[in-house]
Amino acid sequence: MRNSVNVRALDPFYPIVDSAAWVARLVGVGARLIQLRIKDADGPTFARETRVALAHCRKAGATLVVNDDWRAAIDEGAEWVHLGQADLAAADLAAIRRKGLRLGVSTSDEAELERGLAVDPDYVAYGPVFPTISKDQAAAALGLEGLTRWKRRVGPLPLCAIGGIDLDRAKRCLAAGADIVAVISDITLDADPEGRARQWIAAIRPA
Ligand code: TZP
Ligand code: MG
Repeated sequence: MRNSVNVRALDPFYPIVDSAAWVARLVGVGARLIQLRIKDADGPTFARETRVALAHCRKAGATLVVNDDWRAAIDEGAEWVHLGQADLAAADLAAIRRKGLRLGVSTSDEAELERGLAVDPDYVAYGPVFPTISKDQAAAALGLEGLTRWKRRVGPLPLCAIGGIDLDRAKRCLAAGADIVAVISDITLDADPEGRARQWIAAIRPA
């Protein structure tokens, strides 16, 4: 039996970015949990970005979650990987576990939730909660109510809300049952991303 992740060990502010440079900027203002989500890089670029992002996170004491490419995550010595449903079906979960990696999974409906729970994840993501501009072929917005249902189902397992979430919506997601809130555009498209990240941290990180 693996040790489970304490909900309080994961920072509620969970920015998702697509380069090591972004990781450096956000750990620089205090992000402690950050996902590297690179969609169209070749293998060497993905590996290099992952390596540099990991170095930034280690220096800052932050946790990096590598999206999609669990092989690169293992090869570069990451501690966390995030997989969508298609990646999950194709992944060598035994290899991921053998290396001691923590695993987050995406879910957008109840069948996906059950498939996700079956792999004994370390957190479950639910979304898109609201319409999103940041994901190709995203499922329709699911709404806040599902977060409460998901939380009832996952119990102490950390629940991550994702999709179309700004700071005001983040607070509503946390009130509805989410433990952590993932965000792309509300941070990266802000005129002052560092300032916006500081606002998120001040508003949702427990004292
Ligand atoms: N998965 C579900 S919604 C989404 C992902 C990766 C995109 C989230 O980005 P944004 O800009 O915070 O809506
Ligand atoms: Mg994926």
